[in-house]
Amino acid sequence: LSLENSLRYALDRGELELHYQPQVSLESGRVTGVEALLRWRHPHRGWISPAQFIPLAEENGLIVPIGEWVLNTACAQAKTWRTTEGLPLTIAVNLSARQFLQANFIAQIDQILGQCDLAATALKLEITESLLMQDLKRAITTLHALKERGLQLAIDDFGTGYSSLNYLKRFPLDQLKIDRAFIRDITREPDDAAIAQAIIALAHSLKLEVMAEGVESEAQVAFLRTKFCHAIQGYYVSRPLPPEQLAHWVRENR
Ligand code: G
Ligand code: G
Ligand code: MN
Ligand code: NA
Repeated sequence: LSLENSLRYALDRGELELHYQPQVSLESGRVTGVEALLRWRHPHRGWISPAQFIPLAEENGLIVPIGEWVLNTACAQAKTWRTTEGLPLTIAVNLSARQFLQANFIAQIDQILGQCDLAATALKLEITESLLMQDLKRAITTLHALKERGLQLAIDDFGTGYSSLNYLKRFPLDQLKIDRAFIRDITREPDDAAIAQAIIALAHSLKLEVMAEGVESEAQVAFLRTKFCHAIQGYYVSRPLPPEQLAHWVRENR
């Protein structure tokens, strides 16, 4: 079976899972939320990274049912954590272009939030610059509809995509996530440090929250603190964890 064909059955067979990576406020030191990250446990090939199968799913349209499953699963999990388990976490979900640009995307969000009985403010959507630039008019309309409902909106992988700073101010955003490519050598490469610093300054002046991704060391945290970066995510805090382990981790680290 080709990867494409097995992906068609992966959803039905329950081979897809979400793992969750903590996001921590640098100011309070507290876990404020988690990012849901898709994992495919293939029966023969083992773990397959979303970097391998998301582009495939984008191409053949499977991203639509997969994306809907991700939103449903993440929102249901967040509801359980917030009510039954008393963990007030925000849930961040990655969106692909095809999903976001669907005609019924807003209706889907309303339906999922309603069905899960989850407050819209508890859901954060991570969208890339390139996605937004694909259909600017539609993106602006959709983002405003989401913002009206109270959802949080983040730009993922900021600095790597094709974007226009001119449009940044027209999007009703809450957060910029600095791509981990800039964070990796932040303490060694003056250029990367300059870029990260510039993104943080841009976020401050646009009154957006700024989160660094891929943070792996104390030295990187120290640098980000001096620039007043608001929040971090990365192996330094924790790897992405399955849901039971995540809840345990949050209880131990809050
Ligand atoms: O978790 P990992 O580093 O392997 O993720 C690789 C890429 O897959 C990242 O760019 C991430 O944003 C993307 N990704 C992870 N989960 C999802 C998902 O549920 N939907 C979409 N569209 N992309 C995802
Ligand atoms: O594109 P996006 O930001 O959604 O990608 C998130 C991906 O980055 C996840 O697949 C996750 O596994 C990976 N990731 C998370 N933290 C780190 C880290 O500290 N270092 C590295 N190299 N990858 C990370
Ligand atoms: Mn992301
Ligand atoms: Na990223």
